[in-house]
Amino acid sequence: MSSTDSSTAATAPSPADPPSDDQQPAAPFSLARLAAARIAELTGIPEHRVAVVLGSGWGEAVSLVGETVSTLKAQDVPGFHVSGIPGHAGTLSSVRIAGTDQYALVIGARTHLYESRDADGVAHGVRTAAAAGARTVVLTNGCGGLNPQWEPGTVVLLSDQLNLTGTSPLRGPAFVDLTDLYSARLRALARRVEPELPEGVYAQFAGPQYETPAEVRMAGRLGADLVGMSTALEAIAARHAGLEILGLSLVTNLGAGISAQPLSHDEVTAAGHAAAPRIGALLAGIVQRLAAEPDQVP
Ligand code: 8IG
Repeated sequence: MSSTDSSTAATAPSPADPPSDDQQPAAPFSLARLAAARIAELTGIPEHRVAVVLGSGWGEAVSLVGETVSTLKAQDVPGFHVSGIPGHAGTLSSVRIAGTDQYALVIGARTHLYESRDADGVAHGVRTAAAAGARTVVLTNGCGGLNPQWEPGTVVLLSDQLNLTGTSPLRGPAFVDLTDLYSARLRALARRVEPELPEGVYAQFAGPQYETPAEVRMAGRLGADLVGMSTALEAIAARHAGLEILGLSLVTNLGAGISAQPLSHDEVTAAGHAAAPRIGALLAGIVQRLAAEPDQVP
């Protein structure tokens, strides 16, 4: 933390401010406030009430949510960068939610833990969303499934998670309760759009290598239904920042060793492409209902 960082800390409280009873360093939060201010300035939209973080396979799905009024390059917003991972846009977009006068912040510039092993970098997107006025975040991902009945293209609502990364975006005595990390209210709302959505427990591995078959079996014995490389750390940071969280996983492949097929990122992108119209309609339906209902801060 440099003196420059602490001198940029705004004095006004914002949703991204850590609770006053812990000792979170100010720097990650002031960077998030800076990013949110830049987003407001560049888009002309003072407040984004909903944020959507796009994972592998979800990029094409967002066009149905509403009209994109502004698209920013990641490198123009403090703390964001282009990852270069195929299928990740490297942009942040402001989308007017169809049928409402509200805006969604669509973050197509997710930072993964495997990029620099920096959990604050991973948390920056959701912290920025909170500072931009979001009350709700929809965390999406592409992942491996452990249930052989979940074919590639299946969407699963996250009910809980295992953080197997060995790290956390929080520091100091930030004893956040994660009992209901993924909101039951938002899962019910998603089921009003697609009643048959299954739910499952997501395990985040640090990556970037895919699991060995033994690691996939381990995750299953620990209670995981899905394995991936994102989401869990963001969910922790999002809850700490006061957001209500919906987690949506697109199963793009079976976990290593569950099918005879080797894993490939091309398979992931192809599954996302094939699923785009269906998951786009789902995402749009969810975000429109979110915008129509009163917020519920957890
Ligand atoms: I897409 O099988 C996608 N991301 N860890 N394992 C892990 N991450 C993934 C997988 C997978 N598929």
